[in-house]
Amino acid sequence: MSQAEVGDDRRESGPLARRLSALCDDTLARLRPGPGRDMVQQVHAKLRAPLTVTVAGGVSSGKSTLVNALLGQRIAAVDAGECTRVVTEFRFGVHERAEVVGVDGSVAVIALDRGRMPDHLGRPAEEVERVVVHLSNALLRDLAVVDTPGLNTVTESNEATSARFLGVSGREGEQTASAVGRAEALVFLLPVLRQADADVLRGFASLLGGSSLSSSASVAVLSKADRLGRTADPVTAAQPIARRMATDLRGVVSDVVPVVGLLAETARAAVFTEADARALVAVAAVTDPFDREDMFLSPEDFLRTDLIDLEPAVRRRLLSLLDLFGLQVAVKAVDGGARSAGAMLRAFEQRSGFEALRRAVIERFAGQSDVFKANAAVSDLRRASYLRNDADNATVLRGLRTPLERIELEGSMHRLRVLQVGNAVATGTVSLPVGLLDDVAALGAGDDSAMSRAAAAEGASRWGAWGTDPRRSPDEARHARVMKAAFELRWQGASR
Ligand SMILES: Nc1nc2c(ncn2[C@@H]2O[C@H](COP(=O)(O)OP(=O)(O)OP(=O)(O)O)[C@@H](O)[C@H]2O)c(=O)[nH]1
Ligand SMILES: [Mg+2]
Repeated sequence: MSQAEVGDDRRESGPLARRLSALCDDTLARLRPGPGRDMVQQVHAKLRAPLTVTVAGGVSSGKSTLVNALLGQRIAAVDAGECTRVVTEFRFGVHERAEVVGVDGSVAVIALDRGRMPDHLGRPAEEVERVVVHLSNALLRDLAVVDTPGLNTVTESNEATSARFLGVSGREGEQTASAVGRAEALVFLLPVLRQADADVLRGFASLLGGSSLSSSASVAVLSKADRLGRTADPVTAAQPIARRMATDLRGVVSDVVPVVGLLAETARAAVFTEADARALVAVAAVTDPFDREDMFLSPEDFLRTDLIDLEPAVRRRLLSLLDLFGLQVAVKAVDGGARSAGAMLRAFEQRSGFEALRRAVIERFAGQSDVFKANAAVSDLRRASYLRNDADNATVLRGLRTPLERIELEGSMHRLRVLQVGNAVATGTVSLPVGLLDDVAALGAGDDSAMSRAAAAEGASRWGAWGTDPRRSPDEARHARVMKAAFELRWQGASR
């Protein structure tokens, strides 16, 4: 496995990942060189690397801006440039650099330009498979973050067969779909105004099709919440929409979080200066409410108004850092006594909704890293066990199936199997009634330690009844047995 795929960081793995690592070690000792060996080696390396969180969504939905906010560093390329058209992985590395991995397998190392992505990759985007950026960034010790090219939200050429949302056609779409296939956790950006209709669900199903992701490892973000309309607190105003979408997307994502990504990026990425703060104090000197309303009517109005005495370049910079909503947050902060950059940044972070995103992505994903990693490894190893193009290793690879089954049956591993039920639901392979969807979400999230004995018993009988109904398919019955067993384990835990 090449350096580009692993990163330089080696960390202590959790108990489930260690168990699967041992299975990999054991298998590798018996495998001859070949595609099967490469696959198992890749699984082995992935188990020891930090959890990979992939950020995906429509074109220009704010993915790169959100990646920068998460990293607390303006590194991912925003807007134009060939970097927005390739998959970019951010991994921990003391020696900061970008590795351009070609579709031909070659790796070219390029230096970062003062901590920023270079504008050019040294070759056309079509020839680049992905870029791996190594940064000495604390977050990356726990999570690797992957930025992807935007998916076409509507494929116009296909109007006859109804517009397709989250289209994964075209080169960029395929690259994103394959990055999602490799993901161990997913952050998906959705436009704030769209209701999660059948098209969105179908789009998710096709995107998640090749992955082992379950809803527990997926979060939807309503990005650009400030575009919702003129409201003083768009993140709060978007909460009812987020809740409605969370209901529509039950079984597909574990949470729907509204954020103003741009404001979160500016709050966290060390780009905002004291000079910017002084300029905003000058903007806030316009105190008449009607004047303020005129000034913030549109970006053009802010650029043109003679109510303030600021250079056009300064106004453009403020707009690019904050947009109209952020400008208004700043002005209110100044009204409330803020003068320094630090005081304004606190207001930006608070209004951006970043805290909820931090909890949903950084805290929860990092906390569940072991089980998500183990889940991805089990599914990759199972795929390896069915590999057809490696005759030399066929017997050893097939021999993975029994230990994998045994591992999944162990009590400590049962959450893996619940996650697989979650994957079947997320990819649309199985559809469940609402009450049962809630069970999959609750057990998959692992936040059920307080479950009472009675609740566990009810859960087990709910799934028992559903699973033994003669209308169930063999697959449905199998998922039901997994869920019933999971509740029975809870019951035993609670009675002890
Ligand atoms: N008003 C507002 N603008 C935003 C927000 N987030 C991003 N933008 C702007 O939207 C534009 C696109 O943002 P990107 O982060 O490049 O979006 P992307 O999804 O990475 O785009 P592609 O990679 O090209 O598909 C940029 O001009 C951002 O400044 C937001 O929360 N509010
Ligand atoms: Mg981008």
